[in-house]
Amino acid sequence: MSPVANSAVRDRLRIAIQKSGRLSEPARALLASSGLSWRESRDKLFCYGESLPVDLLLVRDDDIPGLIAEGVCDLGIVGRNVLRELINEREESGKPAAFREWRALGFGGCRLSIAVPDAWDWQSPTQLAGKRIATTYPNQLRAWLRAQGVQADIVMLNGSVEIAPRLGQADAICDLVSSGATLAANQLKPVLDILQSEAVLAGPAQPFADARADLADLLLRRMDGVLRIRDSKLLMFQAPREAVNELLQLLPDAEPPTVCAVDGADTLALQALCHGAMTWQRLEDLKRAGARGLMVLPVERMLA
Ligand code: PRT
Ligand code: ZN
Repeated sequence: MSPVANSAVRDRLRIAIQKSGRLSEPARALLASSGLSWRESRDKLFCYGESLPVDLLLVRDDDIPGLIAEGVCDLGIVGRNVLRELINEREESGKPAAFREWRALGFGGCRLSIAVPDAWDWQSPTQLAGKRIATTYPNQLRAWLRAQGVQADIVMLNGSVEIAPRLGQADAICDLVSSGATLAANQLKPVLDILQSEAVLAGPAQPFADARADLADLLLRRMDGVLRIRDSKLLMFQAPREAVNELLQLLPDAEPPTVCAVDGADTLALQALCHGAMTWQRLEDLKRAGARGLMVLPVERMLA
């Protein structure tokens, strides 16, 4: 596709997501909950948007920031670890920022961590001086080492970073960690996190100047609604008026409740949107404090 075609005024929005991998299903689910639907194409690389003029491009996650920079797609869902790496790479080579993080999406959580062999007595980053550190994230590692004032050799690998110390290719590693099981299986331990990562919505550094601006706004508003209520529940109950203050203290994660009087004025009916997990334990605590007829309802949609 020529740059002219890409920079031409467009009235459809194109979102790139991972074709297959950890982020593909949750990314699709988030977009579908935001009201998007698509016609699947035969090559399964491009899905034409049906409910809104928003099309999907299915690609490798590492390609997403570059596709935004080239204008091939408008937005993308990608790990912050990937986006940061390419932002740092552009910074290092003096190129202007072409993309940025628009929203954190709350799934795909992991850390980019320094890990060292179990046998190391870890005290501080200065122990990395003169050591070889294997990673697929050289730009973030370089920036972090520089900020620490530590000089170390970066060994760039494209995969299987965790076995590098055992193979004698490196002394330590800098890699993604979620449960830590992979590190443990390779006799390594995480000692420092250099980035807290999760899936993010990435978009161009500059706002859109055509019909895509309204489409992107609409999508963001809907996504924000979905993200806000993801773990939220509507809690309904009745309680004697004198118990209400104590009950509300048990609900620090609740929005200000709607309250109305029943039974004259001695009993109140309350409903509140709660953002934390509504466990049995919490319901039992509320009941002990005077709540009756407790009901927890799922929240499907919300528009602020
Ligand atoms: O084919 P494509 O290039 O699109 O996919 P990919 O293989 O590069 O990516 P994929 O699907 O593995 O990961 C996509 C994104 O998921 C990453 O960029 C991160 O943002 C996020 N993510 C979340 C993770 C993990 N958790 C994770 N645990 N990415 C990788 N891992 C690795 C980790 O490094 C370890 O090797 O999974 C392994 C298991 O981790 P532990 O700590 O649970 O043992
Ligand atoms: Zn990848």
